Amino acid sequence: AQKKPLIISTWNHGLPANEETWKQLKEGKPTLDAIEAGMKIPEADPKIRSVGYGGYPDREGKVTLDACIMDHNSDCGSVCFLEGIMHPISVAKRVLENTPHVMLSGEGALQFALEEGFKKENLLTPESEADWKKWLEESKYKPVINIENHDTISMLVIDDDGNISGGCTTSGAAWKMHGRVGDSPIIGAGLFLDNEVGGAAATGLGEAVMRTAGSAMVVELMRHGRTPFEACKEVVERIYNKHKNHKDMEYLQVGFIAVNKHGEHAGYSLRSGFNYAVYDDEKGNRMEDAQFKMS
Ligand code: SD4
Repeated sequence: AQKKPLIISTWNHGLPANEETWKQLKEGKPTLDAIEAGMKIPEADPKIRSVGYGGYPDREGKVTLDACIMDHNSDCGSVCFLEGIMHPISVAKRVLENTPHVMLSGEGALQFALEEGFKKENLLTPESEADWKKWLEESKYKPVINIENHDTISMLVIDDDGNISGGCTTSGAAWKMHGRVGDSPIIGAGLFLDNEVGGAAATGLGEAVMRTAGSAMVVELMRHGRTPFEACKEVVERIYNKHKNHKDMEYLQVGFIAVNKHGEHAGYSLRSGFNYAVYDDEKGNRMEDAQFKMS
């Protein structure tokens, strides 16, 4: 029998996020509220340099955030290139709930957030500012693989009703160009689900995930009978094949997590070092190492 609920989320910062989401699900909160609450934890943590407050800025010293959320009816909300708001996941959820649209960007997303009552804050911590100034000395853009074992947080949930939902939030690639948007807020790239099939989410170099419609592809492969593991692996193989002679290959890392309707889950990455947090009734909240193609 399927274990419900089930939560999986990327990297070590998935553990505290899972913890909160689990607690809220057990309290009977709506699934999207539970996802939002869980993802707000890494967003607010200044020690996590790849998400929300304390995230590394772009090359102009601006922290710009991407996030999205999606429910079992395929309703979704997303924000990208958002500045000055601590909880982009919450703004993404409001886009879903309170607008006729899926995605708001930049100034417009900020304006909407302020109208919704969110406060504008400085998200650049002294630590991130110092690192940025150090980066400026050489200004070499070369994303570091598996930054301190955390990157984007993506989460997929199967709730008590067996419905699948998910979310994703990130400050994106450190030292990106101003205005750069990654895969994370793009439905189909950083996150995708189809309640009849399953869900998938990505982490790593967003450009590679966007070039291949990564998460949508994982879900589509599961629709055609692949297990979550087979589907994640096949898309990572495809990304590898498309990038093996590409300028991005030197520092390319991508990873996917996936769940299917039966509650089977998996993670798979191009290079070693990717892990994800899993929470179910049977074994509690723990990290699992993803299998990978190369070291
Ligand atoms: C992105 N997947 O924006 C995200 C996270 C990241 O290097 O930092 N990638 O591409």
